[in-house]
Amino acid sequence: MAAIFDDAIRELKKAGKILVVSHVSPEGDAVGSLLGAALALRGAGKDVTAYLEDPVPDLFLFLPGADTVTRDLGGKGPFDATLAVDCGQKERLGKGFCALPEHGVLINIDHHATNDRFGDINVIVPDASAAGELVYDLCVAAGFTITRDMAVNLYVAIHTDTGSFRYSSSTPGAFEKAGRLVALGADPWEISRRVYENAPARKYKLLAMVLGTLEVIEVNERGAIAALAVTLDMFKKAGADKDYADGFVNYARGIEGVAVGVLFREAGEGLYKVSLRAKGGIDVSEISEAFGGGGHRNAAGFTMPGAFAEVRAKVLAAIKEKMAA
Ligand SMILES: [Mn+2]
Repeated sequence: MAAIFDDAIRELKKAGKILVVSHVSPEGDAVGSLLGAALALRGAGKDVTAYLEDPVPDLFLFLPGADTVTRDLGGKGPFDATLAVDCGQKERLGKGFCALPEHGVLINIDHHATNDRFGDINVIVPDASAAGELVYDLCVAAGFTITRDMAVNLYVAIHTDTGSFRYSSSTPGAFEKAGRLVALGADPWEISRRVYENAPARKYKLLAMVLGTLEVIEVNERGAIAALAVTLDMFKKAGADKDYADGFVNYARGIEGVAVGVLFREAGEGLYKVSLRAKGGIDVSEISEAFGGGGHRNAAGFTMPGAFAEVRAKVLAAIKEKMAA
């Protein structure tokens, strides 16, 4: 196991100034693996900048080190090395990063099977439940001390990306590492309370509106498609931030007999973010890739321009085609 990180570790140890980055619209794995890696490298005496294009969602502001994340790279470089975690495509690291002239050796550590190997060094392990698992492995291989603060971040990364250890990605390795992170000080109930028992009422107001859009479309013997939609107007009416709809697509998938759940989120004038969720029968990452996105077998997403009716028709047709195959 350790050998796959050899090149990455050699470059990180050699580097003085390191940039750690993850994807736009960050979720638990992006933030947790970013901060876990940043804290590890700071602990190893490196000058570390942790960067995200988009803000850390409120839900994850309690993570140790979240207050050190910057959204502005102006004047921060040049860097000797950049470590990208949980990101399948370079563009998903954001415009700010892509405009950076000197990011140094680009190290790409990820678990998306759709990763296009954009780094100078690529460690892509699709079997890993979360990028946080890989950051853990890297820290062990490099001999970095895993502090309680790092353990909290990496536990959150694994916990959220496995759907609280419900998804098929909940491998023995994921449980083992989570167990070791708990032994290192990550407190499961404290973390669950902050992540899952702490929702603003506005989120439920938004959810009520979104559930009102539910459509269940019977396709064939493989099951049905359940579709939900959230508009900018709904966000406004609920007074909700755009990340409040994260996870709503799971309500669509959670319905009996549904093979694919889909959420259309209006992201701007004539622009939709489409999230797909499956139960194992249909590989939604293939649908997502065909539309220029990425993801995993059971969870994928992409952005599509167009009017709602047009976007909806195209996406439903693609899902039906995949279900007919
Ligand atoms: Mn991930």
